Amino acid sequence: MAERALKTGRDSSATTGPALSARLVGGDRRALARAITLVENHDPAGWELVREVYPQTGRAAVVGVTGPPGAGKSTLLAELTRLERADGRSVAVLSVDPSSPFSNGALLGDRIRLSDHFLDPGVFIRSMASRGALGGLSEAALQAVLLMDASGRDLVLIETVGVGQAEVEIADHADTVVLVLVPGSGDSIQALKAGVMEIPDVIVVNKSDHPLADTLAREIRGVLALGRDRSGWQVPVIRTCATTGQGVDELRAALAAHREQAGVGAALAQRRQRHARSQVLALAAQRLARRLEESVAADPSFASLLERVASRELDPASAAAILLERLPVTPNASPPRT
Ligand SMILES: Nc1nc2c(ncn2[C@@H]2O[C@H](COP(=O)(O)OP(=O)(O)O)[C@@H](O)[C@H]2O)c(=O)[nH]1
Ligand SMILES: [Mg+2]
Repeated sequence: MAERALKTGRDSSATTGPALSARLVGGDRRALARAITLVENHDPAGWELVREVYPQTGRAAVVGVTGPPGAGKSTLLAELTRLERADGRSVAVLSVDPSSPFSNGALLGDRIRLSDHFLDPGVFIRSMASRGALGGLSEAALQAVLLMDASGRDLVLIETVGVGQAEVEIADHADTVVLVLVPGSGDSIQALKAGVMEIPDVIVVNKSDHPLADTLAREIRGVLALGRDRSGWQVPVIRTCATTGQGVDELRAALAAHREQAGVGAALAQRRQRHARSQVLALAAQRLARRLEESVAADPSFASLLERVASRELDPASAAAILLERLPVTPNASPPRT
């Protein structure tokens, strides 16, 4: 109901505008849910809202958790959330699952496991499909994290699936990046070794009840030993058993230690610069791509351009150059004014 009202009455101040942003910043969970729906729908009101609350962001500890499907990320997050709540800290969890763009089937699984926390007002849980965005972290997810931060959550946990490109993307946005591996996740080790993915800040060997957990931990340490120095931060390899909660305290301590280390002086300034750069560039690139697609869809001559390429009259690069020349400089779908 409320979500419907949003779409139809986007100008009413009850659902958007100052009223919504005030409630959001005040920590109202429903306001946060609405706000995320706005950015998810690419509603200009969502951009407006992010613009308004942006000065209130930067306070939450943002932790990105990634790893292959089934590694136990959600289970780990549920346990982490439980411990944080026991300490009176508020938590938001954003689960980004690129594998279920339409049905949200995988989302249900996460919800079941995180369901213990559903009635707790100190916990906000949201799943989001990445909807074909470049990499694992969509534009909407990026905005959702900002909204969660603005709503006063102490800790924002982002779960993404996969190993490779997606990691690089959360690494660009989280303060601390955790890679969760399990015995048998050979591809992930390969990705680390090959430098396909950046070395995360913390590595977890989950399902450490598995007989091969030791071997995996050793292998990881081997890869880390080859890596370059990360401004004095020693990447910890933590063994956990998410289902029993074993080792999760240690993970928490590692997150706190990393935050302390990364949160001071030049390291922090550098990280923020890097985040700003990658976020602005990613948003600009995504908007350009969208604008290009829109202009192509509205342009009947695009088909004839393609025909010329297909018939070998024009090469693809020249066709692309022609397309870009035609691209309107001012976007028709207006993102926030600045
Ligand atoms: N034996 C064992 N099973 C685990 C552990 N952690 C998670 N699991 C199970 O592994 C499955 C996948 O967990 P889930 O948290 O959904 O993984 P995700 O896909 O990474 O989010 C579930 O059945 C969990 O109960 C663990 O430490 N040991
Ligand atoms: Mg999960």
